[in-house]
Amino acid sequence: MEIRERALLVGVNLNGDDDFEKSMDELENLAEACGFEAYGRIEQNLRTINSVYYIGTGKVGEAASLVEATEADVVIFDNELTPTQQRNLEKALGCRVMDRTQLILEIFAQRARTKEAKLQVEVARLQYMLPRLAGKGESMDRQGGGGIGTVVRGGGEKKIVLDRRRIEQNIAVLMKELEDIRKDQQIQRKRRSESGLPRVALVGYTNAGKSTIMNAMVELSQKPDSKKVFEKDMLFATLGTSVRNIVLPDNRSFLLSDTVGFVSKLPHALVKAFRSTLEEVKEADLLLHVVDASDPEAERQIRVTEETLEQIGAGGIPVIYVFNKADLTDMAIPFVKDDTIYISAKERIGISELAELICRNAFRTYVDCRMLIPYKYGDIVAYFRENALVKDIKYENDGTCLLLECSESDYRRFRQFVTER
Ligand SMILES: Nc1nc2c(ncn2[C@@H]2O[C@H](COP(=O)(O)OP(=O)(O)OP(=O)(O)O)[C@@H](O)[C@H]2O)c(=O)[nH]1
Ligand SMILES: [Mg+2]
Repeated sequence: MEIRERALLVGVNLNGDDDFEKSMDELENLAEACGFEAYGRIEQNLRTINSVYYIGTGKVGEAASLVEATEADVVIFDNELTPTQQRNLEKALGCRVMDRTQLILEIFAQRARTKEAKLQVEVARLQYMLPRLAGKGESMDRQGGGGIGTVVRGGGEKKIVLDRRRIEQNIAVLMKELEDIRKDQQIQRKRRSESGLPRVALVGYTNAGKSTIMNAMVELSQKPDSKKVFEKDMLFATLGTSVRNIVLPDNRSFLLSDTVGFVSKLPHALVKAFRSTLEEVKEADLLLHVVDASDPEAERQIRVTEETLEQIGAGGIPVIYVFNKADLTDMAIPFVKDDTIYISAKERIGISELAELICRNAFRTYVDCRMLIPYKYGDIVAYFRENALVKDIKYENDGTCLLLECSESDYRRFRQFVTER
């Protein structure tokens, strides 16, 4: 049997925050996702935090006895700790102490598979460390009792400057590597945008079912070579971006991308480091905001996702709300109303309805027209059969007459053949 490290969770409820318990539940999920066994919690209501230990001194004593009695390996705080607090706590509790940000960084580090994801996580970790390095130095000096202006402090500072320079150099090297990977991706993205196909991106809270929807769409697609993506019941199963060309039975097609999920209090350094992964989202014509309809926290998760979308500059893109996992609710599915749909990706219920809704929203720039294509351009007719919705086809004296719905760009490209719009 696998032996997991045991984690005690600590949370401080500042000023009676309504979301406090939920945040603690989520911390537990994150701890489990990181491989810890979360077996207990300590909570405290406070008006102001204790600058030395974050929690009150009495609570520190309580936590220390609990750590000892239960043999905890690590204590995880829901709130962000300063380096000083973290170190003071480690001393007082006699075990490793981490905060929510470090926990999320750790999960990302464990999950990163591709070169890009690994580089991004490493950059995020280093960037997270940088400002904390200075804090560490300061507090160490204070703890050492050296006082301002002593030789000890001078020596400490020199070391910090060196450490800091080394980390900055490291970041620069990693960024350069990332830059090269990104250049390739930019070329791919440019090619995709030139394809003129609508670009649709799956976004949403982690574990909402984005990858499962992607796979259901791939199944529906007429492109047999499309590979499936990884889906699993764990937080942050997806860390990179995958794009698939989905071709619907009526030949209309769009590009669908699956990407990393969001979580509340997603560390800023991570959002920054994953910016290029999220580029695909920023450039989308339409977002599918996937929500776990069975989660009592759905509303809060929607809020967090919307805030994160704002943060990455994807706030203005049209959205379809996809309430997934509706099989776990008592909703009759599929259910569609305006730009909202209830489905079950796992049970494959509502997938074609979702595709229909996507078409209605993503193909707004599509043009209904009639074209007369001379027989010598048979390849253009073949092209439209593949790449447009051909509603009617007649063979007349001077060519093939097509009644079709095609993309704006194809419309312009073949404008010379248009007889009616
Ligand atoms: N009951 C039920 N479970 C679902 C449904 N859709 C997905 N799941 C399950 O939810 C879990 C997470 O699914 P994923 O598709 O990996 O979720 P995701 O949004 O891609 O998650 P991240 O990549 O971690 O952000 C898996 O165990 C799925 O089988 C659904 O419609 N109903
Ligand atoms: Mg996923």
